[in-house]
Amino acid sequence: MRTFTKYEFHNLLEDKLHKQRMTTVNEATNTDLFYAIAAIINDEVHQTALETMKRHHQNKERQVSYLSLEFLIGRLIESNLINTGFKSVCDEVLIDLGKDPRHVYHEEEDAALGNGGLGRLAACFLDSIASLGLAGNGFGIRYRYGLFEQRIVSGEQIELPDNWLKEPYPWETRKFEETVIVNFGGTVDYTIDEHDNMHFTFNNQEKVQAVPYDVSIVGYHNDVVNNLRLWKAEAFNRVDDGHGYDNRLNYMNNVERISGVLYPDDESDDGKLLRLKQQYFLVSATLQTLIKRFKSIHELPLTQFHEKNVIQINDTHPTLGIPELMRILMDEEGLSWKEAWYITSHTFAYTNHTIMQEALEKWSYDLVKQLNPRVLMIIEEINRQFCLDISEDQLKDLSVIDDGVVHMSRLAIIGSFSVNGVAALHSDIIKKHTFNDFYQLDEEKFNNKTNGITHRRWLLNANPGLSRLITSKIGDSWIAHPDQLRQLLDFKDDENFLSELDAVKVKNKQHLKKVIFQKTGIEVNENSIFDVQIKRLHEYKRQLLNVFHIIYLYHEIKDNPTMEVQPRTFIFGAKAAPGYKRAKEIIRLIHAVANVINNDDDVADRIKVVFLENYNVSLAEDIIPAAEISEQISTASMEASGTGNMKMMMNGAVTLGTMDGANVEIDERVGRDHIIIFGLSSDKVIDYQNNGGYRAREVYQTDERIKRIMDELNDDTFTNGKSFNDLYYHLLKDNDPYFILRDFDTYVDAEKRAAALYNDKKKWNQMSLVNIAESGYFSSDRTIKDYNEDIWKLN
Ligand code: 26V
Repeated sequence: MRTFTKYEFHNLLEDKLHKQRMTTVNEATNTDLFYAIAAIINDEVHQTALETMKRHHQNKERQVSYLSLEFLIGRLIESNLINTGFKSVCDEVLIDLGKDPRHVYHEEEDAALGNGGLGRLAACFLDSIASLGLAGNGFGIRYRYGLFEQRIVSGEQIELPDNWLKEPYPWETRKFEETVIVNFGGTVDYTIDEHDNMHFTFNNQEKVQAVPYDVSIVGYHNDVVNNLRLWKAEAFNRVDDGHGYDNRLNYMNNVERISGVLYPDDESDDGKLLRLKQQYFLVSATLQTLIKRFKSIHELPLTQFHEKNVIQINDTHPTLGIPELMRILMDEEGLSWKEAWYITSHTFAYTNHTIMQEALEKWSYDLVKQLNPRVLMIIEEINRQFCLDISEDQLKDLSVIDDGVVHMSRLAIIGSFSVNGVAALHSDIIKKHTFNDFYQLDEEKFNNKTNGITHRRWLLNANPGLSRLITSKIGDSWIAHPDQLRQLLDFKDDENFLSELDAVKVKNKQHLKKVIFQKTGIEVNENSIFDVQIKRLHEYKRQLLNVFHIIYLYHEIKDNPTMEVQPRTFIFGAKAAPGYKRAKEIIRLIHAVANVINNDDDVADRIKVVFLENYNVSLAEDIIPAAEISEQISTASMEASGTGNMKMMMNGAVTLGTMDGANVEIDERVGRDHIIIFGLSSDKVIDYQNNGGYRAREVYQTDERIKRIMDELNDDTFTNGKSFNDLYYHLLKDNDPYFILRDFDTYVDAEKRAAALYNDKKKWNQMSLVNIAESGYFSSDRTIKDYNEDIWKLN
């Protein structure tokens, strides 16, 4: 990649503004500047992308393909500027033009092609794969509409379509000439020839064009550019399809809907043919492409496909890739079942991201048949052969097809050579409980890969103040080697450094205070603790427990209006899946409680409750650098890993959490003096679940704090008329399945400890420092190295 002086960059900008935006530097709007900068970046990046590809082809490199239904990319302009090395010169040129670079960069729409952790992880992984110089590419879907936009109207969530493509997306390149065809539905017949080979004929299949859109993924300062290929579904427009105009329009609509919208992670998948079609669309288009590429790059027989390719599937969503690769190898390439199975089961590796039963994908047999009858035949045969080797009484728990249901995780495990969880505890639970039967059949297959986040986006870019401070003390090699952040431990008793650290946090809080005011009109106290819970709204993540504590604090103040409390600002960001009623009730409750507390003069500015609407990657980049307490309070065993916990830790927040997911490993690294832990252990939770040992009603009756809070959900303390009695009855009747009442007491205690620690500023800053210093382990560079060493084995 070239480097530019200010003068050169300015000239380039001028040139792009003329030729591509028909404007001048003086008249350019922020939008014009954004597109012109993107064009400059693209000129460099596309050139490097070509060179990277050529190099990989010439070296006949083994490569990984990361298949995911979600890539939560956010804005790319800043990471592209950072990774190309153009960021500071670009900033300077914009400042000289009298522009605020942030405003220019914020012209870019977030690409929100994902729901939450799983999708953001995929995006962080691409950044690390490229930055480590590995040959790896992503494959996903170019949804016309990404994750819905959240608006709060009268304290309730309303969803709007996320129209992110209303203006051209500058980072994508349409590659129509690399279109492939995906076949859906229809019926299948076969004949058997004299050598006992089967030949298939298909009738009435729906043919769909998969058109690739390529997005370059830039490595950090290493002249490597990888690719994210996003598929768009397009209809054929032909006169020979035997249909009338209405039918043809109908077909076109149906086809384009396949890449129409990202599914929110709500209710069960039952009956959602379209979601299943998206999955098949992604894997079929991708595998056809990988086979074509293999043939054009290598002079090897297809029986060596798995030596040059590994496919990592992000949860079970791309599991149909397993039967689809079988289909291509047998039906189209003429390989035997045995050959095809060997290749397939040595190509796929599966990552599990949840043990929540309702999120483990199960599709009805009939639906899969409707999707593609040949694919179903292959699944049945995979299962038949697998079941030959297992005992009768294991069938119920191991059979891919059981009771008219296809279990995708079982298919994924059987068809993969590696199965991993995303944090140590999660991987243990998978082995011990969720997939124990499979673990016993093949222990070697199971492994752990603790998640990570790209420190380039979440520290270097999101928190320039902290990054500068770090570099001023330990030099900048932490950027390439984030584990070197541990050198900061030398400054643990350096009062100067601690106060500089504090000053950075204050500045970031002031920025967030402004953002909060602009978005909500709420004036927060910048000297209060910023206590943050930002993540999808799910019962198991227990935003409700957080609210219970806030109400409890409010009661304390109401009962003793003069009591001294450590001022607190509780900040929430959360989207609820549109069909998830109880999650939406919790959002309504947060607003109702905020409304009462924020407007009560007795409270003054001691506690404030803020809900920031439309939480997304860009908003996260404003909130995380200002966070002081990181709320990670899921019911133990239920959060596979969490990655927000890592992002906040890396920015100096102290985790207040349960021993769940990656919190366990954060605790292990920072030590108990630098984290605030509370609540049931995962073993205890699982034990309760298996033996029904806990009575929510008893806690309600014996703990007066809880009774008072609950009763107020049931009356009109927080709203006029529309109470929260659904939540009230749910907790009692369904026996509090997420152990909110059970963990309340230790949670209140943990919050008290946090406030006391914060009071001792020096101690708090030391805690903050230790968290930053120990966060290097949670860089996705480490995670990707682990994947590569144990699973991918690329050069
Ligand atoms: C399920 C469904 C089902 C219906 C349609 C759409 C959809 C989308 C996603 C899911 C499952 C999501 C599982 C998930 O997001 N797991 C999260 O993965 C993170 C990255 O590993 C991890 O940090 C979180 O703890 C885990 O909850």
